Amino acid sequence: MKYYEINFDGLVGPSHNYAGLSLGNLASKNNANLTSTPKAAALQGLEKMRTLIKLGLKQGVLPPLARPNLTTLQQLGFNGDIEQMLKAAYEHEPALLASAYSASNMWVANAATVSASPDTQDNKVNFTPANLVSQFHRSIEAVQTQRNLKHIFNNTHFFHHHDPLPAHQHFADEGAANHTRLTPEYGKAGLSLFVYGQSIKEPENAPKKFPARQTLEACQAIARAHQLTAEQTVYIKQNPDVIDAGVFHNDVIAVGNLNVLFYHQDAFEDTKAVQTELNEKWAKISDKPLYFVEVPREQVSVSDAVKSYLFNTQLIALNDNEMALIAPTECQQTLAVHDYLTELVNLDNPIAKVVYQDVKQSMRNGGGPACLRLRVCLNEAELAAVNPNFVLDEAKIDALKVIVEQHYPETLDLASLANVDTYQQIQKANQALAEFFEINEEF
Ligand code: SUG
Repeated sequence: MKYYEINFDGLVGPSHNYAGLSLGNLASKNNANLTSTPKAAALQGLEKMRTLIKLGLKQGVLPPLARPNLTTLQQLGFNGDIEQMLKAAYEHEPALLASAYSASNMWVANAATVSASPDTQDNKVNFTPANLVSQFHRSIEAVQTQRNLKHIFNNTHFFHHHDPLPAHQHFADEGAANHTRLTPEYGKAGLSLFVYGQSIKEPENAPKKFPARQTLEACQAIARAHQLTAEQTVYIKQNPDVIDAGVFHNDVIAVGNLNVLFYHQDAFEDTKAVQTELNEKWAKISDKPLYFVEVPREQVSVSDAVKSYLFNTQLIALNDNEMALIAPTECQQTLAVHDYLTELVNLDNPIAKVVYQDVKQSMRNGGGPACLRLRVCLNEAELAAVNPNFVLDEAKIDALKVIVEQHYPETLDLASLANVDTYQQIQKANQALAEFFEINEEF
C-alpha cells in the first residue's frame, strides 16, 4: 500500500499577536509589542499550504484553538461579564490576557509527537499531544489539541491516542519539533530520533540562560507509550550552548526526512556519537545511503541560522530521488545563508531545490515553515479514515481565504485585546471557522 508524508498545517488564528511571551525565543522577545496583522498572517500560512499542494504533496490543516481561552481566565480568578474579565486581566497583567488570547497553537510542530504505523508495535499511528509545560501560554493548548486530534483522526482501528505526559518539568515535552523520523521509505520501519535539551538527572549539564523545553525523560516516556523498539530509537542531546543562543527547539537547528539529516555543526552535544549510532542502526534497516548534511559554522553561524531559520525549513520529497526545502524568505535575505543554499542544491545529496515562502508574520514570533506543520505519515487506508474536512485542496484553501478576508482583524496590539469590540470580531471569526470545519466552537 502507498504511504504519504502529509503536512497538517496549523491555520493561524484570528488573535495572532506579539506579546513577547516565550523566554528563550529571541524573535518573540525582540518583537514584543509590535502590531500584528492576523489577516496577513493567516493568508501567508494558507499560501504556504497551497505551495505544497502545487508541488504535488497531500496537505492537511489543523484548526486554530478558539481564543481567548476564557476557562483559563476564570481559573485565574477573573470573573464577571466578558468586558469585566478582559479589562481586569489586562489591568492586572497584560501578559495574562495575551496568554489567554495567544494564537501560539498555530505552531503545530508542537502539537504532538506522531509515530507512523510501520514503526509502532500495534501497527497504528500513535499520537501524544505535547504538554508544553515550559511556557504558560502554551501549556493551555494540550487539552483542546488532544480533543481536536481525536476528532480528526477518529478511528480506533488506525489511530492510537495517548494522553499528554504529566504536566511537570520532569516530563517537559514540545512534540514533533524535537522528533525526527528517518526511513528508507515512508512505508518501512524507520528510526525515531528524539532530541532533548536536558535530562532531569543531570541538572549541571543544562543550558544556563534559557530553559531546555524537552527532557530526556519525556522522550523516553513517549517512545515507551508508542512502543518503539530500542533498535529503532535514538536519543540525542542538544548542545546546551545553542539553546542559550536561541535554539529553543531542535527544529531551529536540524531537520530530517527519509534518508537525509540536515543540521548545523553545533546542533548536538556529541555529533560524532550521533553519526555512529545512526549509521549502525540504519545499516540494520536499509542498504540505502544515509546522508548527513552538516552545515559548517564557518559558512553559517548559529546566530545566522537562528535569524534566518535555515533549519526550520520543510524538507520534502518531490519524487523518489529529489527533495526540496521550503525556506522562509529570511533565508534569502541573510547573505551567508543564501550563499550556502545556492551551493547546497549542487552538492551530492538529494536536496535539489529551494522554494522560498513568505511567512514573516509567524517568523516574528519565532515560527518558521516547519513550526507551522505537523507531519503525519499515513497509508491510503489510514488517510481515508481521516476526517475529510481537514484534508485540503485548493478550493478549500480559497474558501478559508474568504473567511480570513471577511472576519480576521487587520491589526492587533496588546491594548486592543482588552477591547470588547475586538473580542466580538474574533468570536465571529471563531464561529465562521467552526462552521467551516464542522466543529464545536468551544473546541
Ligand atoms: O513556543 N512562539 C512559539 C514559537 C514556536 C515555534 N515552534 C517550533 N520551533 N517548532 C514558542 O516560543 C510566541 C508568542 C508571543 O510571544 O506572543 C510563541 O509562543
